Amino acid sequence: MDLLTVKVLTVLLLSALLLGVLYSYISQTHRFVSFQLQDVIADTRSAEVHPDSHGLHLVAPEHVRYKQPSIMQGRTDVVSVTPWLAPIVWEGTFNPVLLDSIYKPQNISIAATVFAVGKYIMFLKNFLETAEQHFFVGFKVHIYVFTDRPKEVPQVKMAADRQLTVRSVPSSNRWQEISARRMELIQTLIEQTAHSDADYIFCLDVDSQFHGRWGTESLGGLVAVIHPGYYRDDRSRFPYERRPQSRAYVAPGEGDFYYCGGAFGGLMQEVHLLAKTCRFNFEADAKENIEAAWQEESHLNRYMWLNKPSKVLSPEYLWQDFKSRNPEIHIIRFSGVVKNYAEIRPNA
Ligand code: UD2
Repeated sequence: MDLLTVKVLTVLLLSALLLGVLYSYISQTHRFVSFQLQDVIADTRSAEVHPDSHGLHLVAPEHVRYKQPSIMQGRTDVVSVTPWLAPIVWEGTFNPVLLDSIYKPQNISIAATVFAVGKYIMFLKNFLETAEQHFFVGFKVHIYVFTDRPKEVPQVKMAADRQLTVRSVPSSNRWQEISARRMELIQTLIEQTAHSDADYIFCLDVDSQFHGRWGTESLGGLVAVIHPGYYRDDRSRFPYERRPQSRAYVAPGEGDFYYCGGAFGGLMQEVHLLAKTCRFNFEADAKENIEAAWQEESHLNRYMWLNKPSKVLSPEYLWQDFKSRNPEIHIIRFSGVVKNYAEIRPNA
């Protein structure tokens, strides 16, 4: 090999080496850029396809069309927020289409408890039939009926995603005990089954019927319903338990609203805590021979005074059939039927 050939070969080898280094650098850079780009695309896609708010905010699907919300116009005849900034749900304060479209993809399920002990079984058919028409229609619903007369539970046709379970409970010759023991049975139900069976639970009086939508607008952590009998009154007239010896005691000048014992609910763990606390306090009172003025309703009111509900339902959500409708009540969704206490209760 002469000197010229050696020089040419050296130049060629050096050039090849340089090209190799250059190629490797460019391809590394390109890979890095495209990796970042793919990541962004993947991120965006997963954010769109699998929205997960971890429960901290509501996720709406794209392209749901609904009336433009306004902060200038709305209900002015009623208050729709509490002083602790929980919504108070009235007709005209929410959009059912929007709310259903938010909750539907979450595949939520709702449990409901209803007690039909003794002659109160007579109210169950109407309760179940009207629930089928108005209570969380289109969602998964599991109704738990507690009764001492399981054979008399009526057959009511239910939609495919709805089911009914009957649980036997002992009867009692005191209506006060039947009403108050509900807290214990709700606590046990949640511990045994319902906590894994549903996301939310509502506990409702059986001597009632649905007339209008009760749906996703009612969902919340801890949900209370304003009693239809006292919502226009001064708090001094609320029938809270007024004896300081009772664990349901609410002092004069205290208390926000008067809530119903006939309807309350929320997330499973919240209702569990409420039921457990009210049961404990009711039983501790009983050991000291004291029964609160309105049994578990009094304990519930004390509980809600300290543990502020995260959503409050207006009296649309539990009216009373014997009362004429007040102008601010644009719709009655659920109401207590007229009943003859002397005829249906085991004791006066
Ligand atoms: C109020 C409350 C109720 C409860 C009670 C105080 C409303 C509308 N109602 O209603 O929830 O707090 O005061 O104890 O807020 N039950 C039976 N068999 C009986 C008696 C009662 O199954 O023999 C069940 C049944 O589910 C009934 C519920 O207990 O709906 C409440 O009893 P109530 O309706 O007689 O109580 P009431 O009208 O005083």
